Amino acid sequence: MKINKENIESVNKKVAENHLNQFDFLANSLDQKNIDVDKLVSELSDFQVAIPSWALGAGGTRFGRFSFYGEPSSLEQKIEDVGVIHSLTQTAGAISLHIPWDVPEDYNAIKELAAENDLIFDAVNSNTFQDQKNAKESYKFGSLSNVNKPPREQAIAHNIEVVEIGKKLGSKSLTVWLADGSNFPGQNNFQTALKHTEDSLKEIYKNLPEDWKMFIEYKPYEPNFYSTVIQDWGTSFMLANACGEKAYTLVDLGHHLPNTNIEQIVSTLMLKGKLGGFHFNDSKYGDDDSTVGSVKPYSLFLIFNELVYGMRNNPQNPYPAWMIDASHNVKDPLEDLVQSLEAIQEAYAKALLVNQDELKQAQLNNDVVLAQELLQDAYRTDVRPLLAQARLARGGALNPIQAYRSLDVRRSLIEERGRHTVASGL
Ligand SMILES: [Mn+2]
Repeated sequence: MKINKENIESVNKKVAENHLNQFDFLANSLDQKNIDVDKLVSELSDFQVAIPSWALGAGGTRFGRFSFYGEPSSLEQKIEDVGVIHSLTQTAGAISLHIPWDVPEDYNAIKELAAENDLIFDAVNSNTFQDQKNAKESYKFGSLSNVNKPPREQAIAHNIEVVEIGKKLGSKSLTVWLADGSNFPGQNNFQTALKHTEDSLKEIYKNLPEDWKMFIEYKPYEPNFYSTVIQDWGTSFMLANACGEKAYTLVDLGHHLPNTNIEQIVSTLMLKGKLGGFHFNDSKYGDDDSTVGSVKPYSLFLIFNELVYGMRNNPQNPYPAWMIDASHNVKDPLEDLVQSLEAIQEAYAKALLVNQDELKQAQLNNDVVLAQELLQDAYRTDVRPLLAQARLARGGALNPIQAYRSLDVRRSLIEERGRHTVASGL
């Protein structure tokens, strides 16, 4: 399944006039505020978000999983699915592989297929949260933090192997997320678990190529319900510092306790030059992995405001690696990802509209009201015509969901793959 330019152009024709009117109206009003609209559109066009290879099928919970028809059952099909999303949105120009679920058999063929779909390989993700077939050691009681050396060594070796696979694909970063922790008080010695984790991460770090980065993800709870070894940004930051300058913290929006001030975490990490990776999703209660921007869009905007500030003012922080990390339990995963990409771009565009100079002045004058007005004025602007214009400039769809539906993409995928396919790895 591949969407060509002609398909997209024919769908765009139907909404082109409406788009033009809306874009002209917005461009004029932004112009009056001395905002460079062309620059905004090109900044939006350049913003690319990776899609993880495990996001193309239906997700599930421990209570059950309801599969979606026409799911990809091979790495090739997953790449094609990301290609579909990218051709419509022009925002998803990268795929992030999960090892061992997506180990390529023919590296050259996979690289070629990705290039055909205009995709690059983003961070590679290791997996020590489940036991693999024929594995000698079990991770039931932890991987990098395990009290016993053999499972720790196996987990270290796995991460090094993931880097080797990534090297062959042109990836430049490794993401480590640990499920390690304990379910009951007394089960683990906190200090021993943390020490083992630090030593294991340092071993992996030693094997990281010169031009690579290591991202250390944190999460407060789940799958363990009493303690998690890398539970918060502070622990991740400490471990990244212990490893060295190529190690960074990765912020996943869903990996915080309710009401955590994530924008402040982002700001602190960027000031210290340690925000390496970023996973987008949204949640109501915990790590629900809902569509980005579906529950707390204003929080997302405030987070983006700090990201934009950091990207402009913190040269010590590298350009972050963006990825969507959500679970699509009841929606068509491709439509859900398109909605997430739209929400990300929307929050980014609104953050770009914030007049940072005026905000700084308001802060210097302790003008709290004006500071809030400046943020909310940007947030209340309907930026969707800017997003559509950015997509159009790169040959994407003016309205990606509408295009996906009128091109009957899911039906084609079902015809091609059959109804009862299951995405590998899930
Ligand atoms: Mn994540």
